[in-house]
Amino acid sequence: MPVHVLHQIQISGNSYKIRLIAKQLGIELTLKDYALDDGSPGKPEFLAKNPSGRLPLLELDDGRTLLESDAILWYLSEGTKLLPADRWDIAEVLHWMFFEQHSHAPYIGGARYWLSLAPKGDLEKKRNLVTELQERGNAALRVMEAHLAHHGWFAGERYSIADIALYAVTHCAADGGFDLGAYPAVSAWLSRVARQPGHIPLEARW
Ligand SMILES: N[C@@H](CCC(=O)N[C@@H](CS)C(=O)NCC(=O)O)C(=O)O
Repeated sequence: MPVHVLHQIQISGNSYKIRLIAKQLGIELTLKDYALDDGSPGKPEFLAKNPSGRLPLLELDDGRTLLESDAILWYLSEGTKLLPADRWDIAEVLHWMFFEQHSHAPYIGGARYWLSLAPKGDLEKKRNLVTELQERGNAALRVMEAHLAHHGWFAGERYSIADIALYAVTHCAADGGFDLGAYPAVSAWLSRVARQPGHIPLEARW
């Protein structure tokens, strides 16, 4: 089986999604690490592969490169139990992955970045922004809570890449100043995800 190279930032939720699914599906990865704030994704050598300068990026053994964490999840899960086959279930997976990218990760991940990962001096200038990110992040958590009050999983009533996409940033929400205790159904779902076979924590290498 070919070994894919994952260009990644270890601490990033988006990169974690790919390590997690690879571990759960037994897909071998070589990790190429970048730091969050050292500008290395903006260097010419990397921009030639990836003009957006964003990570994660998956590099196949034939040289093709794939960007966007949820597109990479889709590529790796095709034909496996982590991507449903039913038409409706597939549409639900897409619904929750679009929700994650548009209404969830930018806010919960953004608040986590400013409160826990960015240089401390930068935070003072961003207090108002953090408050807004937290308001929008809490709105996303309320949507998740409402869904999980009646469902065990986000799509197809079983664990799928929709759960992986949403888990990656949600499980770090406390780093962004979110109180997950206020969301009991979300907290129970986080525990269910963490008990799935092959689960690894964010700190783990592949
Ligand atoms: N929608 C993209 C977001 C990618 C993204 O924002 N990556 C961040 C880390 S989580 C990044 O590359 N930051 C480094 C930089 O912008 O220099 C995805 O899901 O892959």
